[in-house]
Amino acid sequence: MADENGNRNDNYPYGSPEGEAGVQLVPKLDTPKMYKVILLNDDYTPMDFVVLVLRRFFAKSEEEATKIMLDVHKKGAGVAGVYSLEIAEMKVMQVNQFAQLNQNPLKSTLEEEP
Ligand code: TYC
Repeated sequence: MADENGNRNDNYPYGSPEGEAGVQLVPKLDTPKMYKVILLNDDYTPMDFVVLVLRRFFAKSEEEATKIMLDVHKKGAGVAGVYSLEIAEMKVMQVNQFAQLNQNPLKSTLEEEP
């Protein structure tokens, strides 16, 4: 059995979630929400700097980082990575702070995954 999040709801491998008196023995766990870190295009941040950011903070290869950067450059925005909320928030802060420190207008933001 699976619920709308794709989780089993039969408490596998614990058997029935109902105890003798109808008490739930093992709590059901929802899959944590995931968040996209979105990179936004601007006219001034050098392409090399964006590639460096993707390599440094999102562990992308040179090739993958270049692909994402060009995608953002052409479309206006693009996904740098998908993480749990706390990690995604940390990445956004790191990127925005690193850009500001280097006097680039590059910005990133969060978007909840569907
Ligand atoms: N548009 C920038 C340029 O032409 C490059 C760029 C790409 C900037 C991606 C930001 O998120 C960005 N130099």
